[in-house]
This record gives sequence, structure tokens and C-alpha cells, in this order.
Amino acid sequence: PYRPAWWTSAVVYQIYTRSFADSTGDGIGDITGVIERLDYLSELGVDVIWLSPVHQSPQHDNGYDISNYRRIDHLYGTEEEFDRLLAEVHRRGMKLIMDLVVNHTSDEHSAFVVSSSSRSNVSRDSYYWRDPRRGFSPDNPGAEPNNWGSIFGGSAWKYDPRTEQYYLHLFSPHQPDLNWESTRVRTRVYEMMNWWLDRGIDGFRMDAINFISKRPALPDSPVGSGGMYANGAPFYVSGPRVHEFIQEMMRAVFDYRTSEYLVVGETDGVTVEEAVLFTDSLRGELDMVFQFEHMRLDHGPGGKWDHLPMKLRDFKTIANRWQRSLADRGWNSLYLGNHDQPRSVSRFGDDAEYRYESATLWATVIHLQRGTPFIYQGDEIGMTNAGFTSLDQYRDVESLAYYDYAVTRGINEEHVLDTLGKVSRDNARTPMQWDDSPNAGFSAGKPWIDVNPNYRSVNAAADRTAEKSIFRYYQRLIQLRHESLVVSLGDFEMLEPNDPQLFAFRRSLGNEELTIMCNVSAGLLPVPAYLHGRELVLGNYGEPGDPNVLRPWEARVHRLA
Ligand code: TEU
Repeated sequence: PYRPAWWTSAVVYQIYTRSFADSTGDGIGDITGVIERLDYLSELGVDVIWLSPVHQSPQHDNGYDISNYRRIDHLYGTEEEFDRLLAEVHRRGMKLIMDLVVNHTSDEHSAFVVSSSSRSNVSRDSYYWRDPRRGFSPDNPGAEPNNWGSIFGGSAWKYDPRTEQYYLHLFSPHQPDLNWESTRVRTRVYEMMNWWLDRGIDGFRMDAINFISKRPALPDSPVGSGGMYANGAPFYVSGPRVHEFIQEMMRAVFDYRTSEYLVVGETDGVTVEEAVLFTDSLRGELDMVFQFEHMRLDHGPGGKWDHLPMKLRDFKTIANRWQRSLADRGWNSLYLGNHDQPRSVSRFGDDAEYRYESATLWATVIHLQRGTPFIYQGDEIGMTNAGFTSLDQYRDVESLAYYDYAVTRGINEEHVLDTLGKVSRDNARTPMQWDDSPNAGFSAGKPWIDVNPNYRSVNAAADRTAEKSIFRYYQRLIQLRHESLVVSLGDFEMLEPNDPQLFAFRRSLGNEELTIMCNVSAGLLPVPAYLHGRELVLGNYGEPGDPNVLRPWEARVHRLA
């Protein structure tokens, strides 16, 4: 008989360790800090914790540049503390998945140190090394092996005068791309994955995993070649051998394991067609993927830094397409935020007048679709964008690179800081706001990044005892998913697809049916007659309202009576 996978009714909580809880007073979140807060997560009701990288790293990209995959970085704690975390998570009936960052390593990883030491050594082809383009003198613009730009700005190639060749880095120069064409690389990755699963973790969040297969010729890209560098994405996003590599990985690592694991791929640029291939359980690839189409709706032609307001209709169109396309053969992850995105209540809601209402409305939209919801730390208490006003408050390699790029091209600084204030990844990386004590209870020392000054009113302690509690609302949503099959497995039908303010959809399974109605605006919204008069299962307004009208940012969940 068809037994739905365990994660169809699970909820995942992402911990960005560096900003979660500091137990030593050095201003940086750590593993013991996570252990001390596990009861909070149990009470929220989440099933899985996704822990952002705590592996040994020079921290150029806050741990997404790994120099030793089998060591915990001393910044975050000891091997014993990690094993204690794992035991404490399992003791509470939760699971722990880790980031797997294998599109690239740190440039301080021993494999890269050896690889870069000479033109011919056992590790040389573990990375992408290429000669300067003919006719150009090395380390000058145009000499790079192709015209690809790095996702963090500048060229995707760095020249190494020691061997007079360039190496490829889709991200920062401290993150050289691994050459997955090399069987030696793939074997070493699978061995490391097995080592972690043998240690007892419950799966992986696979970082940039759809970038690992590049078009072998690494050709110039015609896309966006107008600027200094082009967009190489057509030659590395979901590349020619990506499915072959992932199927080989899953066989090598999971074929002989019977526990219940979770494997989610971070696949920026993935299409629904590709996502079906990645998540169709008959193909033996991934359980689910993070797609990014709804994360680009407020990007103008110039990309993420060319910020413009999102149109709800576009969001609904994307949600409907992903729900319908993966309904039978695949599975969706459901998310609005993570450590790379601005805070969702500021980006999609109203973080001032209607912070509680809009945070709970968007949580309703995410948690009641078909898929596995991912909660980013702090979203369960409606944490907002950082409100930074000066450059020296920023830490993120991507944001600092953008500032340099923009200001050197003469864009006025005020506009650049305004854009960073809306878009920077640091918006989601300020310390978790636990209570109104100094540093929001995050640390007894000076935090590595400023605490949001609104912590005195926006914090877990205040929210949990508030009459309008976002935390308690999330608890109800999670409980609904645990209790009702129509939430985890029911069909999805978008309602009023063209309405610019109403986000309404129906879930149905057998004779069970839920209708979800959300007024994504600060105005009043008439409710279509056919949606009237059903039993209210959950709502984000305390007192029942006029059945004919939705109040500002009101979410209502009805069961067919
Ligand atoms: O992000 C990979 C990715 O898809 C990026 O385009 C990401 O969406 C971008 O940073 C947003 O502007 C992963 C990690 O989530 C990110 O934190 C790392 O910086 C990156 O890989 C490199 O490891």
C-alpha cells in the first residue's frame, strides 16, 4: 500500500548557527547555544532541524567555504558538543540535517592547496584550471578563460601566478569549484557523506547542488554579455550530467541505509520540468528542492540589486504552477526565507503596522500548500529586516562586493545603502531575538553583527506571551499539518487566480476539504459568496469577523462543514 514518505507531514526549521545563540560570550552563536534552545524548537513542534555549516572554515562566506569537511570549527564548538547536540535532538524525537557544500571547497582546503601547488599533481584536476585566453596577457581583463561572472560579482576566474593558470569560482575567489567530472572528487564526496551519516545525522541540504555539472567546454556565454562579465548560468545550471551525478551519489550513499532520511537540494535557477526530474521518487534523486522563481519577483532587469515591488498575482501564478506541476510525480519545499534572503515579513508583508497579521498570513500561505514547509529562524516571531544605516554594519561577502561594485561605478551611496537595506542577506543574519535583555539574549558579549534595535519589542519571550502571538500561530499551523492528511497530501486548487489582493486556495482529499483565504493588503476585501459560511478552523484575527469581508492582512482557514 502507498505509504507517504515521512517528510510529507514534516516541518523543517533552519538554524543559522552563527546568529542563533552564543553560549560562550564570544559574540558568535555556537552548538551549545543550539542545545540550550532545543526545548523552544520542541515546543514550536518542528520535526527536523537544518543546521547551516559548522564545519572547519576560514569563514569568508560564513562557513559555506569549507576547509575540512570532517571537523567542527572551533568557533562553533567541539566534536563532543556536536555529538551531544545530535543526541539531544534525537532524544526529543527530532532529526538533524546538515548543509552539504560540495559545488566548491574553501581555497584553504588541503585538496586545493595541493591542487594549486603545481600544474601536475594528484589533485590538479579536482578543480577547474585553465590557461589565460590566447593573445591576452595574464591577469588582465579579457584574459580569463571565459566571460562568466561570479555570482558575488567580478569574474568567475582567479589567476594564480604560481602556475600561470586561472581557477574557476562561481562564488567568491575563496570558493574554488570542484571538478565533478573527476571520479576521484565524486568518490571523496560520497565517502565524506557516508562518514556523516555513520555519525548519525539524518540527511543533507545540498548547497548549489544543481551547479555541479558544467558544460565541459566552459564556453563563453551570450547572456548578459553587455556588462563586464556575462551570466554563465546556461552552462552550469542543471548541467549535462547533474542527474547522473546525483543518482550515482544517492546509490553510493543511501542504497544500504534503511533509516528515514531527508535530502533537499538547493537548486537556484531550476525549472518545474527539471524539478520533476530531481524529485520524482522513481528516479532515485532528491526528496525535494528549493526553487527560486518566487524569490525573483522583486528583482528588476538588473537582478537582485535592481529592487522593485512584487505583484501578488505573479506570486500566485508561480505557486500554482509549482503545486500543479509537482502534484503527481514530485514534491515541493515551501519557504519564504532563509539566510540568503531578506526577512519575509518585511519583503512580502507589512513589518510596521501589521507585523503580526502579515507574518501569520504568509505563514498560512506557505504552511497550508502541498509540500514540506521550511521555517527560517526568527520568522516564527516575525523578525524584520535589520534596518542598517551604514556600510560598517554589513558583514556579508556578497553585500560588501555589491557595495564596492556599485560605488566604484558611481551609483550614489545613499541609493546603494537603501538597496542593501532592502535586499542584503545580512537582513536575515542579525542575532536571534530571544528577549529584551542586552543583545536580545543572544550573547553576553559583543555580537559579530549588530542586533536589530527593535529587539526590545520583537523577541521570543514577548511574542510567546502576547495576545497576538506569531509563535503560537505557527504552532497551530504545524499541528494542523501533523494532524490532517488533507494538509500534507490533499490536492491543491488555486481560487480567484486573477485577484490582485486575494490569495485563496483549496485543499481536498476524499471528502475532506479546506479553504484558505488571505487578504494580502491593508485594505478591506469582500469575500466571494461561494467561500462563505464554513467552519473556521484557524484565523489570524482573534474575534470572528464579518463573513463577507476580510480585514487587513487577514487569513482564514475554513473546513467544509
Ligand atoms: O547559495 C547558492 C545560491 O543559489 C546563491 O545564488 C544564493 O541564492 C545567493 O547567495 C543569493 O544572493 C548557497 C548558500 O545558500 C549561500 O549562502 C552561499 O553563499 C552560496 O551557496 C555559496 O556556497
